[in-house]
Parts: sequence; structure tokens; C-alpha cells
Amino acid sequence: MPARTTMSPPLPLTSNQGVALSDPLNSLRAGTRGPTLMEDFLLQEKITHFDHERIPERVVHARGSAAHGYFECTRDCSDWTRAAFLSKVGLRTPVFTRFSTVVGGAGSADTPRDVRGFAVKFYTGEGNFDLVGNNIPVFFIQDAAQFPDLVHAVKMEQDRGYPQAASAHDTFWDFISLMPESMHMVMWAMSDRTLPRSLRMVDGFGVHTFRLVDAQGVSRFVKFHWRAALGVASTTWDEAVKIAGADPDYHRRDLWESIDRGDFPAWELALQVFDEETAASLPFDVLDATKLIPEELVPLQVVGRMVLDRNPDNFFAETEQVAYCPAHLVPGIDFSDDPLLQGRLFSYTDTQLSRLGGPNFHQLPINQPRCPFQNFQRDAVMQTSVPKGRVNYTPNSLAPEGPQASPEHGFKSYPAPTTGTKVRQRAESFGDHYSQARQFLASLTAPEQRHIVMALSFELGKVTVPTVRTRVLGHLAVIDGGLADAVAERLGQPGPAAEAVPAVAMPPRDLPPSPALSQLASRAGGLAGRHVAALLTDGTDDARLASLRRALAKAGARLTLVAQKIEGVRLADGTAQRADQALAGAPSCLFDAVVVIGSENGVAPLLNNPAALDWLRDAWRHLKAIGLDMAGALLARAAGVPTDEAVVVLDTRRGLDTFVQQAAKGKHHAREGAPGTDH
Ligand code: HDE
Repeated sequence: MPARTTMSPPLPLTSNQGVALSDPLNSLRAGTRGPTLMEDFLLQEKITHFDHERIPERVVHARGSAAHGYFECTRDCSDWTRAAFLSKVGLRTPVFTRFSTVVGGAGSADTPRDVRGFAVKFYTGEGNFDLVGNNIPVFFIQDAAQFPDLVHAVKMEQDRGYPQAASAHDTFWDFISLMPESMHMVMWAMSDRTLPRSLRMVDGFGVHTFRLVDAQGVSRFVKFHWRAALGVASTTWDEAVKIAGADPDYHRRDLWESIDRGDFPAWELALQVFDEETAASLPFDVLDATKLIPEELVPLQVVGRMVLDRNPDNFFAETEQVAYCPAHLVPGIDFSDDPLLQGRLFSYTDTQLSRLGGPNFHQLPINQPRCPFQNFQRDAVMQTSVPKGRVNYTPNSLAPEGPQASPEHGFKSYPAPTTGTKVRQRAESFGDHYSQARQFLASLTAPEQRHIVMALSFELGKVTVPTVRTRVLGHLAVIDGGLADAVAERLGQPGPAAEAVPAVAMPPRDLPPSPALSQLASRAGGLAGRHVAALLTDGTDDARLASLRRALAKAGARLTLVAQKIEGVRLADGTAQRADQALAGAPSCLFDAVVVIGSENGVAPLLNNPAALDWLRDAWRHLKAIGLDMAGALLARAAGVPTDEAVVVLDTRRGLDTFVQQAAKGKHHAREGAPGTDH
């Protein structure tokens, strides 16, 4: 479109052929009440285009949200890699990052229990590098050949077409019960990691072992980690379920609104770099994607920071059409022989052929390298460039000014020595399926362990085939007898509930706990980036509201005002205060901490209002800090909400400070098990 000024007359609305339309809203008919005419080419063009607006959704990771930003290198990594974007401190590389759920369709809710995809496209000066990871450092399976089965098992069952976006059903657990190598990932999938509070509060992992290659051609292994500046935080299960109803776009909205407000989410990129000798000395195989390397064995080294500071202009053109691929590498980074990674290298380009229609998807603006790129690949569906001249082949002597190979600087695969017989056989070193599952469980805090028991018993409680349940319990018993007993107890399975696992390839070893694996033990804390709601009534003290606003702004939190009616309330000083949201549409599950401030008269209509009573009951149940003035205390009493240190009376200045401190602690796990909470 031509550049415009405010003085220009409006541009004509045209057809795709550039013909100006006189009336875009009426089709051509024989008389005002007569039949529509075939010759209405303008109607045909518009409807045909509309009919084809959708492209196939991703077979996995269909539901996603993305943002633009930059990666800034903070450590010169030229001692490990020749990749330029990692070698110049201060260099900023544009990125486009897409977060996703794995199982549900594109229109599913944001908060099911699910792994989150964490895919970053770096538009480096040497070509695009895609780091296509997840928010969990390991995976369910070891070999690419198992992936279609895993995905079939977890997605909606093929006859009935449900459940959508849920692993709590027979086919998933049937598959898992026959797949012992999935046990480590199952522990992560049943942990709080799969119930993220926000996409801004997830860590990311490249999962596989990759290689870094320096300018001398020396290779080291590497694992990639993204660490959220806001720390990792989760909802409770009940909260996630209620959010799915109250705001299915909870994560998408949260990411969009944070960036829109200028509260930019950020992550550190940290590397675990290790040589072949270290890899050989580890008690598991670094090529096995069901294993992680504890930070205590190979420390994380921070090399940069990613900031997401711009929302997409167009969801379809960018978030939907972005095509990530683990095979998009730049010189200085290379693959390992991880058999899961090797299978992925082919799959992602293949899937784009059906999603984006042909091999020219790299020409879409979101996928184009930002550095110059040129070669002799030609033609094909949706070719948008117009190559010039006669020469479309290499070598050639007719166009010496054309692109040539770069023997010095071009990508060279690391010459890893390879020998072997062709076999369809798993390496023996991949055989320990339980030790790291046990280690993960042992590394968590008591509330986190309890949540795993609750998640497993919920999921297995949805399994209708009893033998599937007992088979899973058998695997849990190998991981940890106490875990299996606790889950069996909650399921009400009598007697020896677990079916012994017939052939445990390698009995688990007790590995030392790795405290870094606990999100509670390592959480950053603080109220920054969090969302607090205040329920107001007529007669709310204006000064108290003003101090609350100030205190939260200082702590970096966002305040939303909720009132029974969207038109708001009249404050004690007589001024009208509009609400940001009406109570019926803003249940407390949407916020991190809540406050009720009002007047005795003003709160009276709320004392028998279920939405108001549930507002506080759920805040209590979801382990949130609650701030109450006198009117709020009346509502809390009517709701039967008990008190503890995180239920704070706001009547003094100190009260407000205490509330902010309590809210900054995040969830009050000490409350778990108290009446009105999940246990
Ligand atoms: Fe993917 N995966 N995957 N995956 N994956 C796709 O590619 C696949 C795996 C991951 O935001 C698909 O463009 C195979 C592991 C993310 O667009 C598809 C195997 C990890 C995304 C595909 C795996 C991932 C995908 C579907 C086993 C974590 C979303 C659409 C060998 C390290 C990227 C698409 C986005 C998407 C195949 C396993 C992460 C079908 C065959 C392990 C984050 O190509």
C-alpha cells in the first residue's frame, strides 16, 4: 500500500485485481428481491477468498501465542562457538517466539494440564536459527518412530472425538503404561510445570543435546535453557479448570496485555556446555531425550537475554504461519545423534508442505531470514520473488556475479566419526527408565510432591479401564513405593493395587536430589508482573484505594478494579469510580491476589451474592493473599473464609504493607489441607 498522510483522501476499497468497489455490501441481483447473478465476480472473489481463510492447524502445538523481541548476547561465547550472534557482547538479534500447548486444537483453552512449547526463531546475521523447545527439559519417548503413537494416544480418542486438550483419558494412560521410558516425563507432566500461571513465567529447554563448534572446528556438547526473569509459577488444578471457563484466552491475553502495557517479559539464555569425556562419565546417555543433566553436575552459564517487546501485527500472518524447524541452524551450532532429534529434522519441513502449501514458506515475511539470502532454488507454488537473468544453476560461467559457495565461512557439518551396523535397536545406555523419575520426585518440596500425587490420582481417576490404572501404579511403585501407595489410596484401589512391571530393564538407582529442579525452591518471587484485583462497593474509602494503587504500582503489579456493575461505584468522597470489570465476568481465579474494600452499606448486597462469596472462597482455595477492610471482613465471614497470615486486615498503613508482602510470596502452600482447600 502507498504511504499515506492524514491529509490524503481515503484509499478506495478494491477487489484483489485492483478494481474500486462501488458497494461492497450488496451482491448483484435481478431486482431487489430477485436471485443473485452468477456474473457477480466481486461477490465470487470475496467469498472464494473467505472459504479458504483457514490452513490446516498444526498436528501438535496447534494453540499458540507469540511475540516479537530481541536476544542480546551478554557473554562472548567464541571460546565455544563460531555463531556470531553468541559471540559479540551487546549484539541484538531479532527473535519471534511462540508458546503453545501441545494437545488441544487451535481453539482450545489456554490452561489445560499440558506441556508448553517454547519456540524461538533467531533472525541472525548468518541465517535463521530456530530453538524449538518445551517448558520441560525431557520428553516422553526416545525414538522419533514413537511420536505419532504418542500423539494419537494423547489427543482426543479417534472414535468419539473427545476429550479435547486433556491427557486424563484411557488411551493416553494405556500407551504410557506400556512405555516405561516415559516415566520421567510423566513425573514432570503431573507436576505444577504443566499448569503455568503465565507464559511469562515458564522456563524453556532445548531438550536434546546439541553441539557447539568453535572457529577451530572443536566441538562441545550443549543443552539450551531459557530461564524466566519472573520465575516459574503455576496455578492450582482447580484454578486452571475455572480459568478455562472464565477466560479460555487467559495466557494469550496475559502475554498480549503485558507487552501492550510495556511490561516486557524476559528470559535468560543459559547453556550447559560439556565435552565428550564429561558426557561419557555421566550415569546416563546424553543422546537420550528422556534424561536431563542436573545443574549440579554441569552448571548453567548465562550467555544472553531475550526480551519480548512487540505484539504481532497480525495473528494469522505471523503466529499461525511461522514455521519453526530444529534443522534451521547457523554455522557454529550442530546436531547430536539423539534419535528423537534426528527424526524431528525431517518432520518440521514436511509438515509445512501441507500447512503452508509448498516449499516457498520461507518467503513469508515471518519466516524470511533478515540477512540476504540467494540461491538457485526456483519456482513452486506461491513463488513470490521474481528471479532475473538466464542462470538458475550452479556451477555456471554465465553469471559470475551470482551467488557462489563459501568454503571458508559456509556451514560445515561437524565431522563426527560414525561407524556401525544398520540396526533397529535401542542403545543399552538408554535403558534406565526410572532413576531420574525418582530423582525428580525426591528433588521437589513437599507441596510439589503432594501435587503430583493429586494430579496422578485425578488423571487415573478418569481412566475407565482398571488394568490400565494398575499397570501405571506398577510403574509408580518402581519409581517410589510411597508415591504408588499415596495414589492408590486416593483412587480407593483396595489391596495390592499395583501390577508388577514384568521386566524392569534397569532397576532404579538413588541419584542425589537436584534442588534446582524444584520450581518452589528456586522461584524468583515478588509481585512484579502479577495481577491484583480489588472488589469495590459503594462507599469504598477513596484514600485507601489510592494507597493500594500506589503500593501495587511500586511493587510492579497491575491493579484491576472489580464491582458488581461495570458502571462502577460511588466512593466515600462522592466521586464516581468506574470498574475495569464486572464481578460476574471477573472471578478471582483470574488474579494473583485479591482485596475487598468497601463500606458496611455497600457490601450488604454482596453478602448473599454467590459470585461475591465464591470470589473470596476461591481466592482462599487457590492459596492467594487476601486483603480485607471492615466491609471485606464482613464478606469473608459470610463466605466462611478462615484467616491465616495471608489474610490481611487492611485498616492500617502497615496492613497494606503486610498484604503486599504476603501477595509477593505467591501461593500460600501452608494453607493446603485447611478446610476449603484442595487436599
Ligand atoms: Fe515437535 N512438532 N515433534 N517437538 N514441536 C511440531 O511442527 C515432531 C518434539 C515442538 O510454535 C510440528 O510446525 C516430531 C520435541 C514445538 O510452531 C511437527 C517429534 C519437542 C512445536 C512436529 C517431535 C518438540 C512443535 C507440528 C518427535 C521439544 C511448535 C507443527 C521426533 C524439544 C512450534 C510444526 C511452533 C511442532 C514434529 C518432538 C517441540 C509435526 C516428529 C522433543 C515447540 O513437525
